[in-house]
Amino acid sequence: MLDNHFKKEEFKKSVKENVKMLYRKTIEEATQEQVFQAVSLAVKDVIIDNWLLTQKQYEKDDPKIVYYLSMEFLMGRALGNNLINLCAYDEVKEALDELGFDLNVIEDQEPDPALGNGGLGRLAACFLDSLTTLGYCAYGCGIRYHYGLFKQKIEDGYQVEVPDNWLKNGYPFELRRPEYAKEVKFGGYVKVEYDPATGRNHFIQEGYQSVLAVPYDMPIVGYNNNVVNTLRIWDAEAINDFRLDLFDKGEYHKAVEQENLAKNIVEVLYPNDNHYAGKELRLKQQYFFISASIQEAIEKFKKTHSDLHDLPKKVAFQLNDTHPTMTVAELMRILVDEENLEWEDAWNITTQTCAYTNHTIMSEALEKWPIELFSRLLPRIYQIIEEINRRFLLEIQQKYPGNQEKIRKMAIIYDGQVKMAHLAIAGGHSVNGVARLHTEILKKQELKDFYEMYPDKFNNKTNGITQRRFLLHGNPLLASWVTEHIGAGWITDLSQLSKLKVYADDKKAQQEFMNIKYQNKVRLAKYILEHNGIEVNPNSIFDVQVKRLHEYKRQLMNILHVMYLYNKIKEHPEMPFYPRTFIFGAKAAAGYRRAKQTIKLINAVADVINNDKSINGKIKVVFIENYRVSNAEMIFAAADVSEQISTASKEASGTGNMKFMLNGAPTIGTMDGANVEIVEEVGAENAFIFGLSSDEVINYENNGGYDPMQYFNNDPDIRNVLMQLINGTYSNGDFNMFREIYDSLLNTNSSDKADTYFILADFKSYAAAQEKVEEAYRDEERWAKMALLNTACAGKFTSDRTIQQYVDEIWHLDKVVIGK
Ligand code: 7GP
Repeated sequence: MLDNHFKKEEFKKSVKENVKMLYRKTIEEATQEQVFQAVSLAVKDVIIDNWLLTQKQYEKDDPKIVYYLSMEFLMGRALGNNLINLCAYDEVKEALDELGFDLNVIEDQEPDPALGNGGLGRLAACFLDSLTTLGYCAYGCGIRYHYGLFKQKIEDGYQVEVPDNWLKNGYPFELRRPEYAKEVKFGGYVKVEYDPATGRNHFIQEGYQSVLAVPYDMPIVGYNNNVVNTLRIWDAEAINDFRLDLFDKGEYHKAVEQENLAKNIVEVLYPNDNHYAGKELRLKQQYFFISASIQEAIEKFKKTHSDLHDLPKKVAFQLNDTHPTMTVAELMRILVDEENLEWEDAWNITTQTCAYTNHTIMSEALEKWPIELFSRLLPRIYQIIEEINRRFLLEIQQKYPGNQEKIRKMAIIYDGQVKMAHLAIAGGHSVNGVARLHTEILKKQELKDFYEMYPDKFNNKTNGITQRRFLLHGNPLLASWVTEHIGAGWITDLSQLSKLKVYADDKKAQQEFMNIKYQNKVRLAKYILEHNGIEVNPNSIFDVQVKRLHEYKRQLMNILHVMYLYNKIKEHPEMPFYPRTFIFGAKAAAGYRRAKQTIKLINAVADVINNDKSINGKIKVVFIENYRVSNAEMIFAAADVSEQISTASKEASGTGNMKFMLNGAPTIGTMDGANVEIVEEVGAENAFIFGLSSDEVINYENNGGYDPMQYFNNDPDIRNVLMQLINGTYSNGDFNMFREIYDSLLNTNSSDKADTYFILADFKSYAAAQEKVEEAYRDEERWAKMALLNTACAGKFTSDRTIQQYVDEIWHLDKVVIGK
């Protein structure tokens, strides 16, 4: 085991051996990438022993298993994280030093597996880390996309998407497991056969195409506990080997079609965040990984259990949003069609096993599949959903006799569509939101009818993040400082951070804390110079907004405010102004026009301001290309100010907000998502809160009455900034470049709603909050105290806490200790 007695010489030997075996080279001849592969294999070797031990322990203890079903796992790089969790990071660094390599550079060789878009996918990755560190038996189940989220290039200020071929050189941490392959069937029709012996109908799918789902396992290493869980991602292969008979029968065409289906199905991750596109291939992806995962779970259960009625005692399926909702119908299909259980029995088992997490109230993210598409692709699954719907409607009618309105609003199938959220709620025993405010909005607004019918199903699980990646790995200087002051207990018990509170007024501690921040800013400044060619001043305020680009997240408000500040400085060159570096990082969905225009605007503003010598570098604007997990770790560590400025009610939780807080950056933000709880923990005096409340926003949305034109007419500062969108200031005289953005705020020539996200309503209170930021930053002691207190009060936001709540209130898992 590497953790207790790391054997440096043995490790060095194994790295050299691997280089020789893999590349027929000596270590001196190997490239950095080759050394990365060799080091990873040496690390994997250690992990595999613990992986085997963990499996043995599970076989012995037979603990309840949670399957975390998710279309997305935004894992980020594994090497550094695995070393951290094996407690071998420093030793391996030393070993590599002696071999003449720099671990940081070696880590940088790893592709950043981006099998996810944003918050939802990264949350899944944090959850696996916490589940394993806490010693619970868990599988992540997902898809092995051949191309993850695109790489972002910025050309002439515009986003260009480049394919992310993360498997190009082979990924050292995965393991192909062909012995667990599963067949997944699409299309065809359902034949009904009456069985006189049992008096039951049997439903047989015929004329279908199938794909072979082949799992690849990735180890999830727990922190310092020898537990290794599994992320199982499914690849698709043609099943032709199995079905040579088709060729014999001359069904050449069908065989080729199956080959194509396999090729297409796992090709690429859909790059949408908080948005549903309704594509047929996406529905195929959903059924593909769910069918394979559920088949596998049942098979595994049956190896050691004879009665499927015990399934809920041993298995929990957690649905990460509605994308895996097919689970409900697939489990019913297996229980009823293959295991011959009665419908009622199967339904009880299913609803006690499944649970659903909602991640957004954005209506454009709601999955609704046309029944034509659904029933053609999944004929038997569709029949099952029809039956679930029929029975569900009876239940509604019983509870609300004669109430057609309830049926219309709650039916699973209605208006020619299958509504996945309704199926997920009806088919499980738990529905949770991801922050307190979000859960309350679900109960009072979006899912009101369901809450009235099933109040006991609803519960909140405020999100969290793993401190192992986002402090211990991402910010080694601060991590060591924290350990020096309060011991290392925080690594597995983040609530211990509160012990730092006694240092809040300690001058020496404040200085050390801010000095670490400064060094991290220097590290980021170097990255920015290398990647953007922009020189930024590490003594300026690093004001950071990094997250997916979405209108509701209001990057637009941020950049409009930068334009406003620039105008002020130009008008009053003598006014006091503390230098600021505004840092953005964001990918826009490839088809999201407005989001892409906002990226162009940010870069256009950056161009003008960064090159204006007359302002003496008071403002710099930086757009960091290709924001992703690996550079995120460095960015959080270097931030002074955390921008969390979504329109209140729209950001379900946010998790970036927690990563900034943990790294000592106060929040400027709205009372939205988990910001509410962050302020509760750190105190309103240590954050900068502004803007409409969620109640006010919802009230406008329900009752109208919002008129952005008033702000345009009455506020010359706002008018000035908006006019600059259409007078060529930031577009070399091109009046049309940002016209759409201008129109979206005012809508002078269409009947669409204007300023959907209340940017003009919040603009001035945002600007006022930003002035308060500057004022606070000028007072060095005050700022140091605030920053330090943000770290000290971040304990609640560990995903360890979140996972323990899922375990206690939804999953009821058993803790496992290795080697017991
Ligand atoms: C996100 C939410 O927007 C974010 O507020 C939250 O922190 C995160 O999930 C984790 O819970 N939602 C998505 O990424 C998403 O695509 C629609 O949701 C399915």
